[in-house]
Formats: sequence, C-alpha cells, structure tokens
Amino acid sequence: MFRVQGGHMQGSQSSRSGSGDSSSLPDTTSGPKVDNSRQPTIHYDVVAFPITIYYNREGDHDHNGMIFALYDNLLILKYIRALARVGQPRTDGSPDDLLEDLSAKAYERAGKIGVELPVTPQQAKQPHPLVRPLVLRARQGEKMTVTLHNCIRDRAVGLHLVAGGYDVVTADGSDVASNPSSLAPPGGTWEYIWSCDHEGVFPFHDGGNYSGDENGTNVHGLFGALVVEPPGTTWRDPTTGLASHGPDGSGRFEQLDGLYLDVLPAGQSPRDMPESDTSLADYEWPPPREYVCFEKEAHREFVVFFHDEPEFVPAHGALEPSPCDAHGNDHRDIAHGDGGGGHDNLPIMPISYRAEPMINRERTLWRLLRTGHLLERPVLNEEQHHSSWMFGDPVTPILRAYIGDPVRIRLVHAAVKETHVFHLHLYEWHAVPQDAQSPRIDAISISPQTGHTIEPLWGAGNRHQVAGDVIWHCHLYPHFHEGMWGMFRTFETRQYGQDGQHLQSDDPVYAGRRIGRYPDNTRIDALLPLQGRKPPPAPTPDQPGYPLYIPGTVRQKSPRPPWPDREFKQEEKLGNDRPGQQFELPCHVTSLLGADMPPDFDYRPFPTALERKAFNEFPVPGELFTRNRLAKQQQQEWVDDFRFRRNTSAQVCHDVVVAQRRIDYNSHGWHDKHGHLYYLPTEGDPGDRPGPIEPLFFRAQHGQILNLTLRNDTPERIEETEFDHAFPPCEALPWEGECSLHVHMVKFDPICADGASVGWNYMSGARHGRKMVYRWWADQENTGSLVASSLNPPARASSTTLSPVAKRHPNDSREPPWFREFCIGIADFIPAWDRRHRALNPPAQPGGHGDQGVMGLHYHTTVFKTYAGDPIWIRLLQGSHEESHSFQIHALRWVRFREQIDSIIRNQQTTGIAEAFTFINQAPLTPGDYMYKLSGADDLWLGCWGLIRAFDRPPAGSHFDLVTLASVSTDGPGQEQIEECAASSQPSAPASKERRFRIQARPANLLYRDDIIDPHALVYEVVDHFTSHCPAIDLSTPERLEPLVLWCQEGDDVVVELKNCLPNNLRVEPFAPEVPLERRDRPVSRHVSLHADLVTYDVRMHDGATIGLNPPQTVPPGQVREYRWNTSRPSNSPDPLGPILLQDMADFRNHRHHGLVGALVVLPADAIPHPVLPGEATADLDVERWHGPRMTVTRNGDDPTGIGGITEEMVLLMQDGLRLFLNANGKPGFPLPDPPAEEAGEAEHEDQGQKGFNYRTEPIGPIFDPRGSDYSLNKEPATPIWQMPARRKVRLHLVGALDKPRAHSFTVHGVVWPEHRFRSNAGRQTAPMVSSESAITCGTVRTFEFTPTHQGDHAYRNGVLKWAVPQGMWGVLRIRPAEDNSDHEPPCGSTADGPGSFSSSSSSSSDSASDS
Ligand SMILES: [Cu+2]
Repeated sequence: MFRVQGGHMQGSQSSRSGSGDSSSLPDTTSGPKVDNSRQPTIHYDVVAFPITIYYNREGDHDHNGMIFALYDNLLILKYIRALARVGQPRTDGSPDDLLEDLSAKAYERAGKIGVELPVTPQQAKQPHPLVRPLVLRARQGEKMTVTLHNCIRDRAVGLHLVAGGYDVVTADGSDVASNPSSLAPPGGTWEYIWSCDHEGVFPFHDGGNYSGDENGTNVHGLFGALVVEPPGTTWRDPTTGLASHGPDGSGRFEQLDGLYLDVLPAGQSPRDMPESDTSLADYEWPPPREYVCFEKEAHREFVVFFHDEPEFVPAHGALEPSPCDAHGNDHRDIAHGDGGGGHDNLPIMPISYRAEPMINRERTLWRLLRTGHLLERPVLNEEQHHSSWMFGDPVTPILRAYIGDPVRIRLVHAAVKETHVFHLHLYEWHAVPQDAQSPRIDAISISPQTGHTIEPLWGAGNRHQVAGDVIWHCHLYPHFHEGMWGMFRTFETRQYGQDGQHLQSDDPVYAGRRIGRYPDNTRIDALLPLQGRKPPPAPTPDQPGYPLYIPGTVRQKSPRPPWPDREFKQEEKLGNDRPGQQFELPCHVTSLLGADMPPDFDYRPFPTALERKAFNEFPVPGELFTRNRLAKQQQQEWVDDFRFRRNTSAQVCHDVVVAQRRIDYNSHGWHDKHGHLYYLPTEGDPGDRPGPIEPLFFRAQHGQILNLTLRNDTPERIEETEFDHAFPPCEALPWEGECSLHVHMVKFDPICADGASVGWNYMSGARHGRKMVYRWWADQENTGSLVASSLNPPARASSTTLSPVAKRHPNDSREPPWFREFCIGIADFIPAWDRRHRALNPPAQPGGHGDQGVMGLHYHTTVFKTYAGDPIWIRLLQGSHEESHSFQIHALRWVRFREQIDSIIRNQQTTGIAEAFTFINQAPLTPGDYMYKLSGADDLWLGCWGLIRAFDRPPAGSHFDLVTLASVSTDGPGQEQIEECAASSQPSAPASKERRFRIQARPANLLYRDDIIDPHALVYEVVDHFTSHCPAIDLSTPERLEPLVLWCQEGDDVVVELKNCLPNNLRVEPFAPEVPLERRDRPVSRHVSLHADLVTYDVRMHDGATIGLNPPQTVPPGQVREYRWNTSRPSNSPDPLGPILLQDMADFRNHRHHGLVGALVVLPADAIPHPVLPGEATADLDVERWHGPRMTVTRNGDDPTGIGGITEEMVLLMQDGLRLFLNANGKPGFPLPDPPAEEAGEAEHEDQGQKGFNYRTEPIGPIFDPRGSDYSLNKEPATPIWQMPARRKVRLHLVGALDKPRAHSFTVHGVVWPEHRFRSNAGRQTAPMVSSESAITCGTVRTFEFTPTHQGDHAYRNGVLKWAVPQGMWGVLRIRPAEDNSDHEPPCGSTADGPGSFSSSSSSSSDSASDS
C-alpha cells in the first residue's frame, strides 16, 4: 500500500489548475524550478501508481502492476482498486481507499472524460480503459514540465525519457554514477523539464532501477511515451471529442492522454464535424492519396506499446480439461503464468497492457464443447485464434479509422528483453517516415526502449479503398501465439455510437442485427470523422457497411466467403483496347455463376442479398469488396505510366499447391519429414524433381495482378512427432486443416483473401483437398514479399516461404538492366531429424515451446554461381520462426537503402521474421568464393552459411552452363553498359598509401572487473616488432587490456601482419556457453585469423576465412600472415566506411567470445587521430596514434582554427556469450551465473554467458553482481568512463562484437542523434532524431553523432534490461565543462552540429536550464 506525504499531493493538485503556469508549483517539489525561457511551457501531473493490471477478460493479471497515469485520473484508479478489493480481507488498512469516499469524485471525473466505471467487484477485475500506458503529448518547440508523484511503496521512481532535451543532472529520472539522483522518493515528487525539440515518439520508463526481472518495475508496467506532435497541432479523443486545447482548438492546454487520439492541424476545431448526407449507394469515393502532410492534415494517431514476459497470474486456477483428455490423451497440460505447478508455463506477450493468448481462446473453445455447445463446423484452435465470430473482439488494441483516413502508428518498445517484429497486414510504409526514397517495408525489428513512427501509405483501406479487419502482430510466432496481436479496423460507413435501424433482410443469419452494434450485439463505439475530409457515407439497413453484411454466426467458425454468382459483364469480356489488357479472370473458370462453381472450390456458391449489395461492381473470387477495384486502380496507373505497356500482360494466373513433403536440409541426412511447402504444379511435384527442394520464390512483373489458385494438399492426419502433437489430436477435436496464402507488400482484399481469419472477416483459407483464390496486385516494383501462412497447425509451418519479386522494368535506367538475383530464405526452429531418424534438439515434450530444432538457409546450403563482375542482387527474407539473425556476406557490400544510392554502406543486416531486404552488391566481384552467413555462433554452428562462387568471365561466344548476362540480353542496353556497370563498382579511389600494423594473437588472463576475469582469454595486440619467438605471457596476474582498435584514413591499404602466438594447450574452457546441438568434445583450433567486414580485398588471399575452393587463409601456430584490405568507399557513398568489425574466422565457435575481436575505423582522408589519455577529456593534439579505442580526431582540411573540425571519438565493442569467473587471486573462482533458464531442459542458448563492453563489465543486482549490488547505475563502473568537454561533437562508434544471435538496443542518456545520419548529411533534414536504436547484433556497426550540451554523467547502455544491463552492459560518458576557448566555438546548432542534430532553440534553452 502506498502512503503519500500529503503536502506533496495537495500542493501539486492545486497546481494542476494552472497548467502552463509553473510558478504555482508546490515548494515541496524536489526537482529544479521551471526556468522561464522563451519556449511555451505545458505541464502534466503524473502519478506512479500500483494497481493490478488485467491483461484480458479471462483474468490473466499482474497483481504487482505499476502504471504511470495522469494525476487527474488517480481517483478513478483508486476507486477501481478499492472496488476490486470489496469482499477481500483487507491487509493494509489503508484509510484513503474507502470506496464510499472515492465513489462520488471518481464518477464526477469519469463523466467528464467519458469513461464507464465498473459497478461490481467482478467488473473491477476486468481490463479498464484507463489502465493503459501513459502517453504524454506536446508540440514541437514546447517545453514540458512533468511533476511525478510517486505512490509506489518503498521505491524511488523516476521518469527516464529516452530522448535529448533535458539536463542529466536534474532530470535524468535515474541515479547515474556521480550525478545526484533525479528520482521521486516514495511518497514524494520530482519535477522533470523536457524540451520537446524534435517531432517523434520517445519512450520513457522508470529509471529507479535497471532490473528487467520481476523485482524491477519496468516489467510491471512503469513505462509510457512522449509524442512530440507537429507545431500548431491539437489533439482530441475520436470517440468523446474531448480536446487538448478546448472545444475550438485554440484554448488553454488541458491535460489529455490516450493511446488513440486524432491530431488536428492548427485552425481546425475538434468539434467541427461534417455530417454524412450520402449512403454507400450514391457515395463517390475521393481518390486515394499516397502521401499526406501530417502537419497540415487531421489524422488518426495510434500509440502501440510492445512489451514482453510480464509477471502474471494465469486465469486458470482450475484448468479446463482438453476434450482429448477423456480419450487418454493428456499431453495438453500446458498452463501459463507463474506457479503452474510443474506445467510448461507459457508467458504472455502483451501489447499496451493487454494480451489475447491462444491458450485462453483454446480453453474457451474446450469449455464450450464440454458444456454442450454445438459447432456447425469443426474448430481446432489456431485457425480461429483471431476470429471475432468465434470469440468476440479481442481485448488487445483495435485501431479504428474510416477508409482514406491518414494514419500514424507510433510504435514503442517498452519492454525489457525481446527484439520484436511489428508487422501490419495489407499495408506498407517507408522505412524512414516522410521519406519517399527510403524502402517500402511492412515489417520492422524493434528492440527495447526504442520508438518508431509508421505511416501506412494511402491511409486506412489502402490504395484500393477496402474496409475490413486486418491484423497486426509481433511476427515472432511464439509471441503472436502468446497474445501479441491486435487489429486495424477500417469502416466504410459512419459509426455514431448509437443503436440504429435493424438490417433489412429476412435471412435468419441476420436476425437481430442492427446498425450501431457488432454482430454479437456489442456496441460499436462512435468514431468521429476527421476534419477536412469528405464525411463517410451513412449506414442504411440494406447497405450497412462492413462488418454487418457478413453472414457469420456468433460462437461459430468464421464463414467462408461467397462465390460471386453472377454473369460476366460485356465490358469484362471485351477488356479495353490496349494489347495485353484483356480481362483474364477467373483463371480456368469459365463461369462465375454459383451453380457452375467447381465443387473443389471452398466458397459458398450463393451470396446473401446483403453480401450482393456490398460487392464491388465486378466481384471475382479473391476480390469482392474493394471500393476501388484493383483492376480499376491498375488501369489508372497504367495510363499514367508508359512503362507498364511493355509488360507482357496485365494479369497472370498461377496454380499453387501446398503439400507435405520431406525436406532434406543437408547431405548428412538432416531432414524434416513433415516439411510443409508451396510449389507450382507446372514445375512438377518437388518430391519427384531431381536435386534439392527449394522454397518457392516466383516472380511477377511490376504492375501485374496475380490470380493464384491454391490447392490444399496437406494430409488430413499428421502423426505425432518429438516436436509436434498429432493433428488432429484426437477424435473429439476434429479439424478441417485449412491452409492458405498470405502475402506481404502487395494489394489484396483482406475481407475475403488475406489468407487468415481475422476479426469479422471471412475464413480465407481452403480446407483439405479444396481450393481458394488469392488476387494480388504487385503495384510496387521490387516488392520483396513473403508468404508464410498456415491457418492450422503444425505450429511450426516453418519453411513455407515464397517471394514474388517484381523485376525492374527494362527501360528503367537507374540500375543495370540485368543482374543475377539470388534469393535466400531463413528458417529457424525447424523440426528436424538426423540420418538415423533421431530428433535434433527436440523440446522436452511434443508441443513444447522452448527453442528447439535446427536452422536453415534456403532448405539447404546453396552455392550461387556468377561470373566475376556481374551485378548481383540478393533478396533476403526470413520465413520462420522466432529469432533475430544477422546476415552478412564476406567481401561484398551494399547500400543500406537500395533506392538511395547515397545511403550508408553495409555488409550486415539484422533481420526478424517477415522482414525482406534487397541488397545490390557495390563491391568489386573478383573470382573466388564469397561466404554468406548468419553470424551468430548458434546459427553458424547449425550450418547457416553458403557460398557465392564467382568464376572468371568466359570469352565472348563460348558456351558454359552459366549464361553470361550479355548473351541473354535482347532489348536491354547490352554489353557496353554491363561493363560500364562492372567498372563502376571498382573502388573509387586508386590504391594509395599503405598503413601497416603488426599484431600478435596471444593468450591473456583478462581482468573484466577487479573481481571478474576471463582466464582463458585470447587477444589481438598491436606490437612494434615481432620477436623471433612468441613472448612468454605471465597468466598468473590478470591484465587490464583494451580490445584491438585500429584507425586509418580512407583510401589506405591497411596491411595487417598477424602473428599466431596462441598457446599449444588450447582446450574448450570449462562451463563454455552452449549452442544448440553442442559438442562438448569439440576441438579448439590453434590457427588464428583476422577477417574484416566492409573493406574490399581479394577473397582468395585476404578473407581470413578458409572457405569453399579458396586457399586456406588462417595463420598456423608461430607463423605470420599478411592481410591486405582497401578502405575506399563506393563512389556514391556519403561517408567513409567508418567502424568495421574485425574478428577471428579460424574458429568462430571458440575464439571470438574469448576476445579475438576488434575494430578498424576508417576516417576521412585528412583526419588524424590523437590518443586521449586515461582521465583526460581530450587529447594532446601534438601526439598522433593509430590504435586505441579513444581518440580526439582532427581534420587537416577543415576550419583553420582546428576547433570546428575536432571530434571526440570512441569505439565501443559490445560483447556477449562470454564466460567470466570470479577472480580468486588471479585464478578462476566460481563461474559467473548465466541468466536463469526459461524452462528446465529448454534453456535459451542465445542468452548464455556474460556480457560487457571493451573487455570490461559492470554487472549490477544480486543475481549477476558477485558484490550483490542493487539495480542502480549509481557507481563508478569498470566499463569505460569516457570524458569529454561539453559542446564538442562526439562520434561514438558502436561495433557488435557479439557472439550470440540475440539482438540488442543501445542508448545514451540525454543526447539525441539522427537515426539515419546520411539523410541529414544530404541536407534533407528528415531523419528522425532518436536516442536509442534497435536490432544490434553480430557485425552491426553504427556511428552515433551528437553534441552534449549538459555537463554531468550520461549513461550509455544497452536498452535490454533483461539481462544485458544487469550483466554489465553500461558505462558513462562524463561531460566536463566546455573548455576555456569555448568563445571561439561556433554556437551549438550551427556548424559544430550535424544538420538537424540540435536546433538552435533547443540548445539555447537547454543551456539556460543547465546554467541556472
Ligand atoms: Cu515479439
């Protein structure tokens, strides 16, 4: 129970009336006073409050929940909490929780803000709309003061904002190193001042402790977000109309929070709503718009919080027995939550404090069956997980809009552990908001404590203007299963929030249905139309709009879609007069009449009258309800763009089969006997074809409509294996085995052809032995697309991937007209068996949910063949199942965003499930073998690698197996251009000077902290000279060493002479972190090597890896080898290559996690690094040195004073998978603990081992810190404490020298940088400003560029609280006063900053705050 110091509460309550007037704040506020700067100030009162969080209606809850909320809503929260306790024994005797005292005020407030209050204790134990993550909003340029009232008992709590614009000494919301604490004490308050300088979404969370475990606060809900809206906007609730700046939008600011608000441009009144005076019968749809200016247009804003694995109590005190139990089948004893009593306890994966896990819906189904409910058609489980017909609408967020509404999703990762993948069906958006040149994506990896803005193109309903429910979810399948999904619901008719007329139909399926209520009779909440837009049509009894016309039955399986049942119309038969445009639909079907429907098609032959009225003008299978038909949109586009006339046809047809076939993953006999895959029957059955089976990748021309008829040939019964239950599991639970095609990045009708069964939509998957039609419009070129959909188990439909790839049009001259396209599909958790039919890494029992199985690329290791110099495009997509992976190719490289040839150069990509990428090689392709790989030790160990083999180009006219590109060229520009292209991919600068380093690899006893060592370490060490023999190393005394960091100037030929001084007694160290299918007796190589990313070199000599047909390239014991790398960038690249990971490739499994990693930083050609000595803030510029992690860098060519060109630079190597020991007088004591295993027998290999930065670690908390410290950053860490003067530009180079595949995030407190630096370098000023970045894993390199303005300790750290920070991944940037010569420095915000890094207003206001 909480206790407050009354004065604090009382005082600040009175201050709420004067929002904007900071002078009335109570004296008891412990934080600094608001400074009166020129910025307009807005104020929020926020409370941190303990309350049970109910994740769903079934009752899964966290009774240790803690939330941030508006102080104004505190009485309602207290009322709910008190009501829920009625009838329960009171344990705390708290006087202020008396229901009768709270009730009147709670109702008064509830009436004001339009929320309903629970009446009974049972209702109080349901999710309540006010128990939601707190979203604070401000307008760009405003200053925000936030008074935090801490009602959490016994804990100091802070608001740590993941953004710049505040003073780390007074407003960090944390307690870092030598800063004073800026936390609110228990019962007290603290005031935070945030300068809202940059538009965007910024997470905040409690910085009072940095535990990600249940003893922390973040996992219990203490997080929220700040959204900085465009200048001048106001916001309002889309249901109640409650507004932030009064009823006309120009009044005084009133505190208003909410996950889903409308944002209105200046001058629009929130109450000014045009009325609907049309109906669907006569409505003219305004043309769809691809882009909108969010600053000038009213739009819907949806804030979505992903979190993970909270502590919770499951709903199922008494487990609902499976109908199979009566048949002696007891394998379904899976509970979830804590304390399930030996069960396989599944976590839940919530969104915005809500989760709708499969297990609850399955139990609801079982209960229905047990209590005599009759199902018209069998329902097994997953095929109806998302059905509102079967289970009602989910409790997770339903984002609502009208067709055409502009929409922004502000995505926040507020949790502590997992890197999730957000995917939204049907839509696509640009990787960089507001940047039409950045790639279109529809899935994005997001890591803890990061925020991202998503702007779906064309707005709600997409380009073809279709209503319906589409799902969005975390694409990691276990998370999806565990409740991490919601819906985006697009209406086509106005929703008033009131009962309307009954539907005009005699069909009993519509009995009782009326306007204003969903089919299950729940209220459809009002949705106010957006200002400045044509109001949506009004619903009518015969055309009520989606979803009322859909003839489903509540508590039954979602209905099958109807066959159109109509005659072809004359205009369809004729098509139009352009060649290639004849109407070809439906493929192989000569009639659309219901009576003629082939019996193996899985449709209802005859639609209802209301469905007919809802159809578009030419309904066809796969597309019935588009208001703006695909073909109509296509025709408009083709009129505008002559390139499409060269396409061979407007529409194409394919038959596709989904079937079960054995897939052989390698020649050692690893196989999946139950592989599920798609194939094209025109290519023959894959089981009968010679050679290895490949995932289906097929292609379409940009602009075409594809009509795909899928035949479901999966077996009706699947036997139980070590991995999966049998399907169906028993006779009491029959199934229909639906399977489908779900596609990304193309346009389709989601109501009838999404390949899913979402919300009130139809079931769009075909039953066993039947067919369904999918109609896709590939309206974007280069759509790297994905299909991975099985509506029914097996839960791991692992390897079913498919990619239709639109090829660049022949006369599009931006790129070479011809290229070799290599498609690579990634799968993990593949259920597999070895040659002797032994399961590989199976779960503890069938259906277990731990990490299991193996991983694969492309079903088997593939050698892609090419000729040297050929243009190469890689299409990468991840098809399954849970993990993030790091994809890399040795010696090749590409631009980060392929449409932006001036974007940053990369050879690594972190990918999560459903993400798709196109990489166009920019490196010279000389003959040799190029390794592509997944770089995490677990993945590579399991065989995730392959080769690109470049042959010498054959003489013209000769014939080889592999065609030369010029010989197949027909109308393209031909040979000349190809050679020109090949030439342009040579390094832009001729090889210039040579920079030589002598390095020896040797053993070390590494001191990670005074009390923590790695006695088995191996390190690279720069030496002036090699001695004739390897040096004698004294391993009895631990050494403090820094990792290898080399610096060079762009264009240098960096030559490394590597001497192998590894000891001759190398063995696997005790307690080594494991990988799946570990071999305890694995040998450890005495060879050593050095492999560099991103630079160019001859792969046959200087790769550092011994692969394929290349000669061996490792260094035998005692010998020396030379590696030579060119450090030039491709001619279009905006920046030198920057930081580069160096690592051993002689034995990636044993060497890397012991320290054989390093970095090379490629500086501009005129830059000189000067070493910064320990304890110093900057370097003596007379000293020059080219190795070491901390440098001051000067540019010769810059500003003659030299000051403007000075940057403080440092390299931070992020390490995991370490094995560290207590330091027992230099010898290994106990090994440090691994993170607790998730489940006995199902340890997550990827979390094993310790973590650190630069051979250092500073674990915190009682689990990981041998000293048993608390979860605070309040100490001097052993990790690097880097000092630097304020207002000096900092370039922090982060290098993912990681061993494990788990992705990380990274943040620096109190500073902000452009997320895509090259965007602001190009002067476009559109790059989002962030303070944290996602998806950092093995080989990731990034440079964060910022200019600290405030003195004090800025923590840098991992954003992952479970368990990266507690395992030591944090350190300090100590910003000292600016130097005396600061008068000479250019003012912040001009040339010293990168464009867009700090606006002048922000720095001036920040300065005044820090000086006060
Ligand atoms: Cu997830």
